[in-house]
Amino acid sequence: MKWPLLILLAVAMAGAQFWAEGQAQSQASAWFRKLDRNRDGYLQREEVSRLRGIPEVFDEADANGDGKLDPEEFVRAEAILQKAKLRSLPPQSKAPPRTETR
Ligand SMILES: [Ca+2]
Ligand SMILES: [Ca+2]
Repeated sequence: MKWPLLILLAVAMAGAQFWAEGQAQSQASAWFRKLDRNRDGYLQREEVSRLRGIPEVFDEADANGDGKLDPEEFVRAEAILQKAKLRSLPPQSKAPPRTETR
């Protein structure tokens, strides 16, 4: 039987959020190092320019306003993005209506 895509998506998102709580730090830092091309320990705007969504939240995530993201700010950017994604999803419908006919 096929699960409605929306339910799968919702479950995946909920799971991802729990998972992200614990994993965000280590995963983000690995990604961070990869993105930090000049290895100065910060992500400049150019270094994230190819990432979808990050440039849009760059200023919001740049808490100290120095024009670059440190690892903590990068995690913040991810979180902002995640929230934006969740918000852009259509509101979750409750249990699917039972339309089975017997
Ligand atoms: Ca850098
Ligand atoms: Ca900063």
